[in-house]
Amino acid sequence: MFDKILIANRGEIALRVIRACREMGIQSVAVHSTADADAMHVRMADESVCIGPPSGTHSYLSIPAIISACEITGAQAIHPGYGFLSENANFVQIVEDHGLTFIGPTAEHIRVMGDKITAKDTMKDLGVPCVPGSDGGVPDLETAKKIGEDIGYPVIIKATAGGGGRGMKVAKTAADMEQAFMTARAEGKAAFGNDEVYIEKYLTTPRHIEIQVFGDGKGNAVHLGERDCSLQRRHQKVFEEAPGPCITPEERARIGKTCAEAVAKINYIGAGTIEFLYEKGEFYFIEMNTRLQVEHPVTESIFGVDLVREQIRVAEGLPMSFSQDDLEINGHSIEVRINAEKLPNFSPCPGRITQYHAPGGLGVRMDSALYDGYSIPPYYDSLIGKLIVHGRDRPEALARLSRALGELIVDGVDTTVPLFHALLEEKDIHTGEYNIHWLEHWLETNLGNA
Ligand code: MV4
Repeated sequence: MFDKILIANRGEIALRVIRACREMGIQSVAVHSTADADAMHVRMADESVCIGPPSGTHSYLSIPAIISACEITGAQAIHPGYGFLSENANFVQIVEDHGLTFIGPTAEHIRVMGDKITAKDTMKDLGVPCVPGSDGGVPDLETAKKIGEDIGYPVIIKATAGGGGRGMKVAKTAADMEQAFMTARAEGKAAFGNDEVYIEKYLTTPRHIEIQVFGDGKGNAVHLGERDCSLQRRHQKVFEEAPGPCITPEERARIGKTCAEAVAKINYIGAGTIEFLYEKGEFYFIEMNTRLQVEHPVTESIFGVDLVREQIRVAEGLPMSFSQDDLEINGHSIEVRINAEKLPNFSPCPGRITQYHAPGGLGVRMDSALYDGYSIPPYYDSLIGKLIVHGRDRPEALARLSRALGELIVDGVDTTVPLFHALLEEKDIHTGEYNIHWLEHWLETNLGNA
């Protein structure tokens, strides 16, 4: 059993992990940059270590500093949160080489899923439905054009090392192929040092549906249903919900079983998310994330489980505390991401919080590291909080979201809160009729967003 865990992260996710540690009777160690000396995660942890200057590259991404912090404090395991080192296979290897435990999947699982071509190959072999396209990498333009003709336009060219929408180009017709292929390659090379690309049929109006999976590393795995994360702006999610408003219990059981069996077969350990595009009743695998995700609380809310606790358990070699049969959906949950950003263009808005008041009451969870007088530093992500609501059904969750947003006070900086008040006035949000393009279209129409 671990006595002490180091959290290699900051902000609300660091608090999230510290809370799980405290409930499990495990000591927590915060690490922080000089810019975060007064941050809430430092205050809330049992101990803290300064690991470098403000820049993330030299602090939260500094592998030697983090390993040293473990050695100084005697922490036996590292929880990476999301972002930063959470999907860095090299880091996992180094952690293990130092006799420490990485709370997450193996370096090999991270490596396989980090390369989109090997991820897709692996999932396809495991029986997970994929978007039709090239089988593996596409070596040259000539091959790309042939594949375009075979699968039919429009197609999308994706960098195998891509992510977050970078290194991705759509070719509407054969005439677009040369430009799209060359650009995707060049972006892959420039952003990730890898120019390998693959091609898929371009789905025009899908929803983003992701399945939460969880494995014990010993061939047992479960699924915890889906989240609909279709409301995104520039590949940043802003509103997430579970269950998906358009997914039937039969569809959930079927795709969930496929995903759980797939990760069980590869002895996956810990939390994972299998991302799909969903169109006309069909699921198409696109990527797998080998980390705990920002939006995990909506899944926790409807299943009543603590995913971080489970991550720690399986990392210790213990079994998960539930089986598939124990998992039953209760009601509906929605998360909105509160960012320190100025509308209409979502420009980052760091600064001092002059007043903060978190909403409360039945079915309301506020995950945030804010406090009165806190200064949001300009060096990191603009996420300052997640408001998660739970209701007996979707209409109740939406009403509760509106009520809770009304109670929330964040003064001193601009936030995305007004966006959510406005979205809650929209009929499509209430009917659940939206796809991956809905929000960008809405922002253009209503805010004149670029
Ligand atoms: C696609 C697609 C349409 N067809 N693949 C965007 C980021 C990466 N995770 C995958 N992405 C997409 N892949 C095929 N074959 C459309 C997108 C996409 C998207 C996906 C999910 C959520 C928002 C999106 C916004 C634009 C494009």
